[in-house]
Amino acid sequence: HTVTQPFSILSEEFEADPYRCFAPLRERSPVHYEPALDSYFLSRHRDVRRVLGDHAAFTTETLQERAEPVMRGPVLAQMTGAEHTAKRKIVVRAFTGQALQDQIHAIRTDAAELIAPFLPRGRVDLVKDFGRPLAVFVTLDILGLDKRDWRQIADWHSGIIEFITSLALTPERRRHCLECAEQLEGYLAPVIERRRRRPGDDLISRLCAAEFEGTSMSNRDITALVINVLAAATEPADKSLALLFKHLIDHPEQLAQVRRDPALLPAAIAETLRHTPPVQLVPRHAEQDTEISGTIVPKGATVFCLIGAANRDPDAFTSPDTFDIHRPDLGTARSFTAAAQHLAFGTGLHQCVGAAFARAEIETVAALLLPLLDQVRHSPGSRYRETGLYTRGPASLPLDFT
Ligand code: 2IO
Repeated sequence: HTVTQPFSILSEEFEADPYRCFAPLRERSPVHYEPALDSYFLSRHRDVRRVLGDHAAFTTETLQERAEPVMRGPVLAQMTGAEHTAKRKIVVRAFTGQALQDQIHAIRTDAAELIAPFLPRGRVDLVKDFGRPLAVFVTLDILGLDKRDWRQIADWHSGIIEFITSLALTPERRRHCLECAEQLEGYLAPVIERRRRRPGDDLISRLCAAEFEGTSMSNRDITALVINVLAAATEPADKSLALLFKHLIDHPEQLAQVRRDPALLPAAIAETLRHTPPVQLVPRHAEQDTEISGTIVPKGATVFCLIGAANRDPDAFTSPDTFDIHRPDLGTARSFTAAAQHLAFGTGLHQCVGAAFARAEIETVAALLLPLLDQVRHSPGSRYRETGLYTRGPASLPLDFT
Protein backbone atom coordinates (compact mmCIF):
# COMPACT_ATOMS: atom_id res chain seq x y z
CA HIS A 1 0.00 0.00 0.00
CA THR A 2 1.07 3.60 -0.49
CA VAL A 3 1.67 6.07 2.27
CA THR A 4 0.46 9.61 1.53
CA GLN A 5 3.32 12.04 1.90
CA PRO A 6 2.49 14.92 4.20
CA PHE A 7 2.23 18.21 2.31
CA SER A 8 5.48 20.15 2.04
CA ILE A 9 6.32 23.71 0.95
CA LEU A 10 9.51 22.14 -0.44
CA SER A 11 7.63 19.67 -2.69
CA GLU A 12 7.77 19.75 -6.50
CA GLU A 13 4.00 20.09 -6.49
CA PHE A 14 4.17 23.37 -4.56
CA GLU A 15 7.00 24.82 -6.69
CA ALA A 16 5.13 23.92 -9.90
CA ASP A 17 1.91 25.67 -8.83
CA PRO A 18 1.68 27.04 -5.29
CA TYR A 19 -1.74 28.55 -6.03
CA ARG A 20 -3.33 25.08 -6.25
CA CYS A 21 -2.09 24.32 -2.74
CA PHE A 22 -3.32 27.48 -1.04
CA ALA A 23 -7.01 26.55 -0.51
CA PRO A 24 -6.24 23.24 1.24
CA LEU A 25 -3.58 25.01 3.33
CA ARG A 26 -5.92 27.83 4.40
CA GLU A 27 -8.70 25.36 5.23
CA ARG A 28 -6.81 22.43 6.75
CA SER A 29 -3.45 23.73 7.90
CA PRO A 30 -3.52 27.54 8.16
CA VAL A 31 -0.42 27.49 10.37
CA HIS A 32 1.61 24.90 8.51
CA TYR A 33 4.78 23.67 10.25
CA GLU A 34 7.63 22.69 7.93
CA PRO A 35 10.03 20.43 9.88
CA ALA A 36 12.94 20.71 7.39
CA LEU A 37 12.90 24.50 7.78
CA ASP A 38 11.72 24.57 11.40
CA SER A 39 9.34 27.33 10.31
CA TYR A 40 5.61 28.08 10.27
CA PHE A 41 3.75 29.13 7.10
CA LEU A 42 0.62 31.29 7.40
CA SER A 43 -1.95 31.24 4.60
CA ARG A 44 -5.00 33.11 5.95
CA HIS A 45 -5.42 36.80 5.11
CA ARG A 46 -6.51 37.60 8.67
CA ASP A 47 -3.44 35.87 10.20
CA VAL A 48 -0.93 37.40 7.76
CA ARG A 49 -2.38 40.86 8.33
CA ARG A 50 -2.19 40.38 12.09
CA VAL A 51 1.43 39.19 12.08
CA LEU A 52 2.66 41.94 9.73
CA GLY A 53 0.65 44.52 11.69
CA ASP A 54 2.20 43.58 15.05
CA HIS A 55 5.88 44.46 14.61
CA ALA A 56 6.59 44.14 18.33
CA ALA A 57 5.34 40.54 18.64
CA PHE A 58 6.61 39.51 15.18
CA THR A 59 9.91 41.23 14.48
CA THR A 60 12.13 41.42 11.39
CA GLU A 61 15.05 39.87 13.30
CA THR A 62 15.07 37.07 10.68
CA LEU A 63 16.80 39.52 8.32
CA GLN A 64 19.97 39.44 10.43
CA GLU A 65 20.65 36.00 8.99
CA ARG A 66 18.71 36.20 5.76
CA ALA A 67 19.81 39.63 4.48
CA GLU A 68 22.55 41.32 6.52
CA PRO A 69 25.42 39.06 5.34
CA VAL A 70 24.84 40.04 1.69
CA MET A 71 23.58 43.57 2.35
CA ARG A 72 26.86 44.22 4.19
CA GLY A 73 24.94 46.02 6.94
CA PRO A 74 21.42 46.60 8.28
CA VAL A 75 18.54 47.18 5.81
CA LEU A 76 15.58 49.48 6.42
CA ALA A 77 13.23 46.64 7.33
CA GLN A 78 15.51 45.61 10.21
CA MET A 79 15.37 49.03 11.89
CA THR A 80 12.87 50.29 14.46
CA GLY A 81 12.20 53.47 16.43
CA ALA A 82 13.77 56.85 15.63
CA GLU A 83 16.44 55.41 13.33
CA HIS A 84 13.80 53.63 11.26
CA THR A 85 11.58 56.75 11.03
CA ALA A 86 14.47 59.00 9.96
CA LYS A 87 16.02 56.66 7.41
CA ARG A 88 12.68 55.56 5.99
CA LYS A 89 11.84 59.23 5.40
CA ILE A 90 15.06 59.73 3.41
CA VAL A 91 14.27 56.75 1.18
CA VAL A 92 10.58 57.71 0.78
CA ARG A 93 11.66 61.20 -0.38
CA ALA A 94 13.85 59.68 -3.06
CA PHE A 95 10.87 57.74 -4.47
CA THR A 96 7.99 60.26 -4.33
CA GLY A 97 7.14 63.82 -5.42
CA GLN A 98 9.53 65.60 -7.80
CA ALA A 99 12.09 62.78 -7.60
CA LEU A 100 9.42 60.37 -8.86
CA GLN A 101 8.44 62.73 -11.69
CA ASP A 102 12.08 62.87 -12.84
CA GLN A 103 12.33 59.08 -12.63
CA ILE A 104 9.26 58.62 -14.83
CA HIS A 105 11.04 60.52 -17.62
CA ALA A 106 14.15 58.36 -17.24
CA ILE A 107 12.00 55.19 -17.21
CA ARG A 108 10.29 56.20 -20.48
CA THR A 109 13.65 56.91 -22.14
CA ASP A 110 15.17 53.61 -20.93
CA ALA A 111 12.09 51.63 -22.03
CA ALA A 112 11.89 53.22 -25.49
CA GLU A 113 15.58 52.56 -26.06
CA LEU A 114 15.35 48.92 -24.93
CA ILE A 115 12.27 47.98 -26.99
CA ALA A 116 13.37 49.71 -30.22
CA PRO A 117 15.52 46.84 -31.66
CA PHE A 118 12.64 44.36 -31.19
CA LEU A 119 9.92 46.36 -32.94
CA PRO A 120 10.91 45.43 -36.52
CA ARG A 121 11.23 41.75 -35.50
CA GLY A 122 7.73 41.42 -34.04
CA ARG A 123 9.11 39.27 -31.23
CA VAL A 124 10.54 39.99 -27.76
CA ASP A 125 11.21 38.03 -24.59
CA LEU A 126 9.51 40.44 -22.21
CA VAL A 127 11.64 39.25 -19.27
CA LYS A 128 15.07 38.47 -20.72
CA ASP A 129 15.29 41.06 -23.51
CA PHE A 130 13.37 43.87 -21.86
CA GLY A 131 12.09 43.65 -18.27
CA ARG A 132 15.30 42.43 -16.69
CA PRO A 133 17.67 45.03 -18.20
CA LEU A 134 15.02 47.74 -17.75
CA ALA A 135 14.61 46.99 -14.04
CA VAL A 136 18.39 47.23 -13.57
CA PHE A 137 18.74 50.41 -15.69
CA VAL A 138 15.99 52.20 -13.79
CA THR A 139 17.54 51.31 -10.43
CA LEU A 140 21.02 52.39 -11.57
CA ASP A 141 19.53 55.74 -12.68
CA ILE A 142 18.08 56.30 -9.22
CA LEU A 143 21.33 55.38 -7.48
CA GLY A 144 23.43 57.34 -9.97
CA LEU A 145 25.51 54.29 -10.91
CA ASP A 146 27.18 53.80 -14.31
CA LYS A 147 24.86 51.94 -16.70
CA ARG A 148 27.86 50.68 -18.67
CA ASP A 149 28.50 48.37 -15.69
CA TRP A 150 24.95 47.01 -15.67
CA ARG A 151 25.76 43.39 -16.57
CA GLN A 152 28.37 43.11 -13.83
CA ILE A 153 26.06 44.72 -11.27
CA ALA A 154 23.16 42.50 -12.41
CA ASP A 155 25.30 39.38 -11.86
CA TRP A 156 26.31 40.44 -8.34
CA HIS A 157 22.67 41.33 -7.69
CA SER A 158 21.58 37.81 -8.73
CA GLY A 159 23.93 36.25 -6.17
CA ILE A 160 22.63 38.57 -3.45
CA ILE A 161 18.99 37.78 -4.31
CA GLU A 162 19.76 34.05 -4.36
CA PHE A 163 21.03 34.35 -0.78
CA ILE A 164 17.98 36.31 0.47
CA THR A 165 15.39 34.16 -1.29
CA SER A 166 16.76 30.64 -0.84
CA LEU A 167 15.09 28.28 1.57
CA ALA A 168 18.13 25.97 1.44
CA LEU A 169 21.61 26.95 0.20
CA THR A 170 24.53 24.58 -0.35
CA PRO A 171 27.83 25.76 1.18
CA GLU A 172 29.20 26.36 -2.35
CA ARG A 173 26.26 28.56 -3.40
CA ARG A 174 26.47 30.38 -0.08
CA ARG A 175 30.13 31.17 -0.73
CA HIS A 176 29.30 32.34 -4.25
CA CYS A 177 26.54 34.67 -2.98
CA LEU A 178 28.78 36.16 -0.28
CA GLU A 179 31.50 36.66 -2.91
CA CYS A 180 29.04 38.61 -5.10
CA ALA A 181 28.10 40.80 -2.13
CA GLU A 182 31.73 41.53 -1.20
CA GLN A 183 32.54 42.48 -4.79
CA LEU A 184 29.57 44.82 -5.02
CA GLU A 185 30.59 46.36 -1.69
CA GLY A 186 34.09 46.91 -3.11
CA TYR A 187 32.61 48.47 -6.26
CA LEU A 188 30.44 50.86 -4.21
CA ALA A 189 33.16 52.04 -1.77
CA PRO A 190 34.94 54.50 -4.13
CA VAL A 191 31.56 55.67 -5.52
CA ILE A 192 30.39 56.57 -2.01
CA GLU A 193 33.67 58.42 -1.32
CA ARG A 194 33.26 60.44 -4.53
CA ARG A 195 29.64 61.34 -3.72
CA ARG A 196 30.66 62.53 -0.27
CA ARG A 197 33.07 64.99 -1.93
CA ARG A 198 30.97 65.90 -4.97
CA PRO A 199 27.27 65.20 -4.44
CA GLY A 200 24.78 64.94 -7.32
CA ASP A 201 21.00 64.55 -7.05
CA ASP A 202 21.06 60.73 -6.95
CA LEU A 203 20.08 58.59 -3.96
CA ILE A 204 23.69 57.74 -2.97
CA SER A 205 24.45 61.47 -2.69
CA ARG A 206 21.32 62.03 -0.61
CA LEU A 207 22.31 59.22 1.74
CA CYS A 208 25.81 60.73 2.05
CA ALA A 209 24.39 64.17 2.86
CA ALA A 210 21.73 62.93 5.29
CA GLU A 211 22.34 63.35 9.00
CA PHE A 212 20.95 61.12 11.68
CA GLU A 213 21.25 62.27 15.33
CA GLY A 214 23.77 64.92 14.27
CA THR A 215 26.14 62.65 12.37
CA SER A 216 26.29 61.43 8.79
CA MET A 217 25.89 57.76 7.96
CA SER A 218 28.86 55.39 7.82
CA ASN A 219 29.97 53.72 4.59
CA ARG A 220 28.60 50.46 5.98
CA ASP A 221 25.13 51.95 6.58
CA ILE A 222 25.06 53.61 3.15
CA THR A 223 26.26 50.44 1.40
CA ALA A 224 23.50 48.40 3.04
CA LEU A 225 20.77 50.86 2.05
CA VAL A 226 22.11 51.05 -1.51
CA ILE A 227 22.12 47.24 -1.88
CA ASN A 228 18.69 47.18 -0.20
CA VAL A 229 17.30 49.60 -2.80
CA LEU A 230 19.06 47.76 -5.64
CA ALA A 231 17.48 44.45 -4.57
CA ALA A 232 14.02 45.74 -3.72
CA ALA A 233 13.63 47.95 -6.82
CA THR A 234 15.01 45.42 -9.29
CA GLU A 235 13.93 41.92 -8.28
CA PRO A 236 10.12 42.31 -8.30
CA ALA A 237 9.94 44.79 -11.23
CA ASP A 238 10.42 42.53 -14.27
CA LYS A 239 8.21 39.91 -12.63
CA SER A 240 5.34 42.36 -12.10
CA LEU A 241 5.56 43.60 -15.70
CA ALA A 242 5.66 40.07 -17.15
CA LEU A 243 2.78 38.89 -14.93
CA LEU A 244 0.67 41.90 -16.00
CA PHE A 245 1.16 41.07 -19.68
CA LYS A 246 0.59 37.36 -19.12
CA HIS A 247 -2.76 37.98 -17.39
CA LEU A 248 -3.91 40.51 -19.99
CA ILE A 249 -2.95 38.20 -22.89
CA ASP A 250 -4.83 35.34 -21.21
CA HIS A 251 -7.90 37.61 -20.77
CA PRO A 252 -8.26 39.17 -24.25
CA GLU A 253 -11.38 41.13 -23.32
CA GLN A 254 -9.58 42.88 -20.47
CA LEU A 255 -6.53 43.45 -22.69
CA ALA A 256 -8.76 45.15 -25.29
CA GLN A 257 -10.32 47.34 -22.59
CA VAL A 258 -6.95 48.43 -21.20
CA ARG A 259 -5.68 49.17 -24.72
CA ARG A 260 -8.73 51.30 -25.42
CA ASP A 261 -8.59 53.03 -22.03
CA PRO A 262 -5.10 53.23 -20.44
CA ALA A 263 -6.75 54.78 -17.36
CA LEU A 264 -7.59 51.14 -16.50
CA LEU A 265 -3.87 50.31 -16.15
CA PRO A 266 -3.65 51.03 -12.39
CA ALA A 267 -6.53 48.57 -11.82
CA ALA A 268 -4.80 45.98 -14.03
CA ILE A 269 -1.55 46.45 -12.07
CA ALA A 270 -3.32 46.26 -8.69
CA GLU A 271 -5.15 43.08 -9.74
CA THR A 272 -1.89 41.56 -11.01
CA LEU A 273 -0.24 42.23 -7.63
CA ARG A 274 -3.22 40.72 -5.80
CA HIS A 275 -3.57 37.68 -8.04
CA THR A 276 0.16 36.90 -8.42
CA PRO A 277 2.29 38.90 -5.97
CA PRO A 278 5.95 38.84 -7.09
CA VAL A 279 7.10 38.64 -3.45
CA GLN A 280 5.43 35.50 -2.08
CA LEU A 281 7.12 35.14 1.31
CA VAL A 282 7.66 37.61 4.13
CA PRO A 283 9.54 36.22 7.16
CA ARG A 284 9.05 37.24 10.79
CA HIS A 285 10.48 36.18 14.18
CA ALA A 286 8.04 35.38 17.02
CA GLU A 287 9.00 37.34 20.16
CA GLN A 288 6.67 35.28 22.36
CA ASP A 289 4.37 32.24 22.33
CA THR A 290 1.32 33.25 20.29
CA GLU A 291 -1.82 31.40 19.28
CA ILE A 292 -2.63 31.74 15.58
CA SER A 293 -5.74 30.02 14.14
CA GLY A 294 -5.62 27.40 16.90
CA THR A 295 -1.88 26.66 16.76
CA ILE A 296 0.66 27.85 19.33
CA VAL A 297 3.59 29.43 17.52
CA PRO A 298 6.43 29.25 20.03
CA LYS A 299 8.69 32.13 21.04
CA GLY A 300 11.76 32.23 18.81
CA ALA A 301 10.03 30.60 15.82
CA THR A 302 10.41 31.79 12.24
CA VAL A 303 7.05 32.56 10.66
CA PHE A 304 6.62 32.95 6.90
CA CYS A 305 3.61 34.86 5.59
CA LEU A 306 2.33 33.30 2.35
CA ILE A 307 1.33 36.47 0.52
CA GLY A 308 -0.09 34.64 -2.50
CA ALA A 309 -2.35 32.58 -0.25
CA ALA A 310 -3.53 35.58 1.79
CA ASN A 311 -4.36 37.48 -1.42
CA ARG A 312 -6.61 34.61 -2.54
CA ASP A 313 -8.41 34.12 0.74
CA PRO A 314 -12.18 34.09 0.01
CA ASP A 315 -12.64 35.90 3.35
CA ALA A 316 -10.78 38.88 1.82
CA PHE A 317 -11.78 38.79 -1.88
CA THR A 318 -14.78 37.22 -3.65
CA SER A 319 -13.93 34.69 -6.39
CA PRO A 320 -10.28 35.15 -5.37
CA ASP A 321 -8.82 32.92 -8.10
CA THR A 322 -10.39 34.99 -10.89
CA PHE A 323 -8.29 37.71 -12.55
CA ASP A 324 -10.69 40.64 -12.87
CA ILE A 325 -9.51 44.23 -13.16
CA HIS A 326 -13.14 45.33 -12.54
CA ARG A 327 -13.60 43.40 -9.28
CA PRO A 328 -15.61 45.62 -6.92
CA ASP A 329 -13.41 44.71 -3.93
CA LEU A 330 -10.13 45.71 -5.62
CA GLY A 331 -10.01 49.36 -4.48
CA THR A 332 -7.44 50.45 -7.06
CA ALA A 333 -6.48 53.79 -5.50
CA ARG A 334 -5.98 52.20 -2.07
CA SER A 335 -3.98 49.33 -3.57
CA PHE A 336 -0.73 51.31 -3.56
CA THR A 337 -1.16 52.77 -0.06
CA ALA A 338 -1.27 51.67 3.58
CA ALA A 339 -5.02 51.07 3.13
CA ALA A 340 -4.49 48.27 0.57
CA GLN A 341 -6.55 45.11 1.06
CA HIS A 342 -4.11 42.91 -0.88
CA LEU A 343 -0.80 42.23 0.89
CA ALA A 344 1.66 42.32 -2.02
CA PHE A 345 3.42 45.32 -0.46
CA GLY A 346 3.10 43.84 3.04
CA THR A 347 1.38 45.98 5.67
CA GLY A 348 2.25 47.82 8.86
CA LEU A 349 5.47 49.53 9.91
CA HIS A 350 7.63 47.94 7.23
CA GLN A 351 5.18 48.14 4.32
CA CYS A 352 6.98 48.64 1.01
CA VAL A 353 8.47 52.16 0.68
CA GLY A 354 8.55 51.75 -3.10
CA ALA A 355 4.83 51.06 -3.68
CA ALA A 356 4.07 54.39 -5.41
CA PHE A 357 7.28 54.10 -7.39
CA ALA A 358 6.46 50.50 -8.42
CA ARG A 359 3.04 51.57 -9.68
CA ALA A 360 4.54 54.49 -11.64
CA GLU A 361 7.25 52.30 -13.15
CA ILE A 362 4.93 49.51 -14.32
CA GLU A 363 2.26 51.96 -15.48
CA THR A 364 4.75 54.06 -17.49
CA VAL A 365 6.29 51.03 -19.16
CA ALA A 366 2.97 49.29 -19.90
CA ALA A 367 1.47 52.51 -21.33
CA LEU A 368 4.48 52.78 -23.63
CA LEU A 369 4.46 49.11 -24.69
CA LEU A 370 0.74 48.45 -25.26
CA PRO A 371 0.35 50.67 -28.37
CA LEU A 372 3.67 49.40 -29.78
CA LEU A 373 2.92 45.68 -29.34
CA ASP A 374 -0.14 45.25 -31.55
CA GLN A 375 -1.95 41.89 -31.31
CA VAL A 376 0.47 40.85 -28.56
CA ARG A 377 0.34 37.09 -27.89
CA HIS A 378 2.45 34.20 -26.53
CA SER A 379 5.07 33.10 -29.10
CA PRO A 380 3.96 29.81 -30.70
CA GLY A 381 5.60 26.82 -29.06
CA SER A 382 6.51 28.64 -25.84
CA ARG A 383 5.27 27.04 -22.64
CA TYR A 384 4.48 29.45 -19.82
CA ARG A 385 6.22 28.60 -16.56
CA GLU A 386 6.80 30.43 -13.26
CA THR A 387 9.69 29.76 -10.91
CA GLY A 388 10.61 30.72 -7.38
CA LEU A 389 9.10 30.26 -3.93
CA TYR A 390 10.24 33.53 -2.33
CA THR A 391 10.02 35.84 -5.31
CA ARG A 392 8.05 34.27 -8.15
CA GLY A 393 7.47 35.04 -11.80
CA PRO A 394 8.25 33.80 -15.30
CA ALA A 395 12.00 33.57 -16.01
CA SER A 396 11.14 34.09 -19.67
CA LEU A 397 8.07 35.41 -21.56
CA PRO A 398 8.47 35.16 -25.35
CA LEU A 399 5.84 37.32 -27.07
CA ASP A 400 4.91 37.84 -30.72
CA PHE A 401 3.23 41.01 -31.98
CA THR A 402 2.42 42.73 -35.22
C1 2IO B 1 15.68 43.39 0.52
C2 2IO B 1 12.61 40.28 -1.52
C3 2IO B 1 13.69 41.72 -3.09
C4 2IO B 1 12.78 44.67 0.85
C5 2IO B 1 15.03 42.62 1.64
C6 2IO B 1 16.10 42.01 2.48
C7 2IO B 1 14.11 43.45 2.53
C8 2IO B 1 12.74 43.75 1.98
C9 2IO B 1 11.24 42.35 0.61
C10 2IO B 1 11.31 43.24 -0.55
C11 2IO B 1 11.72 42.58 -1.85
C12 2IO B 1 12.96 41.70 -1.81
N1 2IO B 1 11.99 42.58 1.70
N2 2IO B 1 12.10 44.40 -0.27
O1 2IO B 1 10.51 41.40 0.58
O2 2IO B 1 13.39 45.70 0.96
